[in-house]
Amino acid sequence: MDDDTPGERTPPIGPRDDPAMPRYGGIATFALLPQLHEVPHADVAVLGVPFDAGTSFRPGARFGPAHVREHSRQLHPYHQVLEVHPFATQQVVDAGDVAVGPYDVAAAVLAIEERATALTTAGTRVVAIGGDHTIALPLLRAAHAVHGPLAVLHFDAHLDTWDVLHGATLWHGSPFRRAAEEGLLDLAACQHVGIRGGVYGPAELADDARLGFALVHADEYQHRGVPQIVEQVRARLGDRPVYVSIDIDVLDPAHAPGTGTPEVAGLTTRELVTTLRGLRGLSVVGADVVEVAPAYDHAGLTGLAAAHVAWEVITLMAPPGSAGVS
Ligand SMILES: [Mn+2]
Repeated sequence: MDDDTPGERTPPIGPRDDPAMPRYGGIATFALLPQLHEVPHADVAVLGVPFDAGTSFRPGARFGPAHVREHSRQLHPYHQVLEVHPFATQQVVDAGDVAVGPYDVAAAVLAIEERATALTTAGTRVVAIGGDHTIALPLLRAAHAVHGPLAVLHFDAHLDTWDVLHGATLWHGSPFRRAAEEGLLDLAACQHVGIRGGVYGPAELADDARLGFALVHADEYQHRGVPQIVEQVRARLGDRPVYVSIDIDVLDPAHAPGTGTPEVAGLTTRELVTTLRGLRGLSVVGADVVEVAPAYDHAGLTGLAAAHVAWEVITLMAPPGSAGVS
């Protein structure tokens, strides 16, 4: 654990600030932030997880981290709606990628857990960039090791609480079932948002509810709207430690075509972003943005959306009272 008192901390090192180098030049760390080894302590680390061996349909999310970094070059240091400087009020870094191979899923899950746990136990919150949704399980283990049972806010077209597929228990449709079985989740406080696809029958929805998830269907954005959904989600999560898991397929394929299991009639990017902004003040202790598969992307739509929602989550992590810091 970090034992610096807040008053003794050096000011955070912000994004690259070279007046001679344009944003599109140079190496793309996330949001042009410093790397982990360049700072004495990181409050938040963006961690790439180039792994997609748990994918059930279109592969390619292993290339997600590099794609999201490349589309994060235009992220700026001030959030003008929440009035927060996310990179000045906490030390945010790019921690690079987990060294993870493509063949052995169990070994990969262990490698992700070990790398993420090294960060969380050092007092660093992880914002992971996937990779397919399998990676949420080891990331939840790493967050749970420090924070205890987690209220999971899960944005996705799909439930991801399924059991076995093709004989495998670890795949991108099962991370939240495994997490519930392991006691990582606060079963009174988990919430899906944006669900609409992939269900064979009502029994799957009943099974999902039994695991502890409340559910907002994507359709509810049409007739209820963002403010009412935000109110419901905030009431559900309360003041518990919140883990935000964002499968980019929660967005409509018009907004995020570059993903492995697209489903029509999803959220707009604006609906997702404004929902996230409504969560300011919650205790967000970890997050992932997953399922960006660049080969199916067009004009960087999916990469831009993923980079931006990661930035929104990092802004939610900024300490309270940080508005107005210059
Ligand atoms: Mn998913």
